[in-house]
Amino acid sequence: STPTHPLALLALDGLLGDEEREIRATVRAAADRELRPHVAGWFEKGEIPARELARALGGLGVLGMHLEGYGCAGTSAVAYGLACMELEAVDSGLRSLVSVQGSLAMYAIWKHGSEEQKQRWLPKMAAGEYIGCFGLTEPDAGSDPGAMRTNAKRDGSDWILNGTKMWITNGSVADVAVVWARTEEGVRGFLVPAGTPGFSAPEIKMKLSLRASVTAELVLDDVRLPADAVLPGARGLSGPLGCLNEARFGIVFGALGAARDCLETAISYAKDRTVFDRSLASYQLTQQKLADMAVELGKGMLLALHLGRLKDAGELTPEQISVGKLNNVREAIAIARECRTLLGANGITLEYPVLRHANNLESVLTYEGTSEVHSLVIGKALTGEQAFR
Ligand code: TGC
Ligand code: FAD
Repeated sequence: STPTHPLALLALDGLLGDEEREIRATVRAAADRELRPHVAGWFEKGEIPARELARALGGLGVLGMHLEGYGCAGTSAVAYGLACMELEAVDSGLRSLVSVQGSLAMYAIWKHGSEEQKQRWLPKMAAGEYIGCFGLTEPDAGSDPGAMRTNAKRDGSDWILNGTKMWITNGSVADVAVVWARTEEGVRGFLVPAGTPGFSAPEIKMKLSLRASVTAELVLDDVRLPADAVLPGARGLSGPLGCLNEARFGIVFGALGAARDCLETAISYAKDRTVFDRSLASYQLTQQKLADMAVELGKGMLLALHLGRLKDAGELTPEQISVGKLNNVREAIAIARECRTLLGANGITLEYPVLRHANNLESVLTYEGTSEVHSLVIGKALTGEQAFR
């Protein structure tokens, strides 16, 4: 009989609106045409043409697409999630570029910036002419950003920033860095343009994961900024943590894109591959693996869509996002690894996407809150007791 696509098993497309389906189809077609043919090469080299990519993604309309105004499309959260899914079906690194640009750097300015800051940065960031990054993590403060050492002190009306940020996506290619720093008034966000004296962003090399993504350190050595470099609307850790909600939401959908790509590859491989005189797909052990993965993919998709509808209704809570990020990344990495087994030795090469996705998902499991952090957020919601410290 005719095979059913894993995501068609539950007929979930019926839960999408026409515009959401159209946006998904547009992003999928562009990603398959312009990104997929190159991505294994970028991953192998550990280099991406970041500027060209940002312009292409800006042209596609996905940078800050769920924001209103300033050249942004103002789509539904679900449409944004579906775009993340299509991009991550190609590579988590490409979705990362879009997450960091739209949901972290642009969102921080959109939510907390002055009108002048928004006018100066957002339209060009939406178009992909300017690239942004978001510096929260430090060498000694990752899961616990409240332990950050980067500080900003007033000098007359200016600010002087000192410190180091670590693992910053888009860092060395960014035109503007959103840098979070400790001040006498609590944690505040600063817009640091590239080229500011005392500011440098050396790239981090030798990564085994997210190789099709730029990751950098941000070094701030007596960086002098004018008074209007501070984001006026954010005070305290809730400023940066609120931005993380946006990017985490995109990952809830995005991770399923990587899983879907692995499962499609594994099904097609299993049907073509002959072992012991029969197709690999015809064995019960194989079908058990495929069925379990399709069930998890479908459940993850239902969860993502439910959270997306809550977000569009303005009702989504951080705890709910933690449920989605924890489950969907955990299942995506399990699917990627299981698909790798079905491909045998071929599964370890860049000829197929499965180990590339599995390796990328190691980063996705860690960034935007590790799986342990999200378990603790859920544990706190369930018990009323925080177990972080
Ligand atoms: P805690 O005392 O709980 O909270 C401090 C203040 O923040 C508020 N808050 C939130 N606000 C909005 N959204 C959230 N999700 C929030 N979580 C907490 C909270 O209400 C409080 O506000 P106020 O007004 O009372 O001061 O903070 P804590 O220090 O105990 O830490 C809690 C914890 C561990 C959950 C948090 O720090 C955390 O999420 N840690 C993980 C850090 C993280 O995810 N870093 C990601 C860096 S960016 C990145 O990885 C980009 S990857 C690239 C890509 O996306 O592709
Ligand atoms: P740690 O916080 O040191 O954690 C180490 C281990 O301890 C983890 O398993 C963790 O879950 C566990 N742990 C921590 N606290 C507890 C606890 N209370 N109880 C039990 N276990 C605990 N950051 C940015 O700011 N901007 C970016 O653009 C960005 N991009 C990234 C890109 C990549 C490729 C990667 C890998 C990371 C990126 N990050 C970025 C950093 C990322 O957010 C951090 O790596 C993450 O928050 C975890 O911090 P850490 O690596 O310092 O690990």
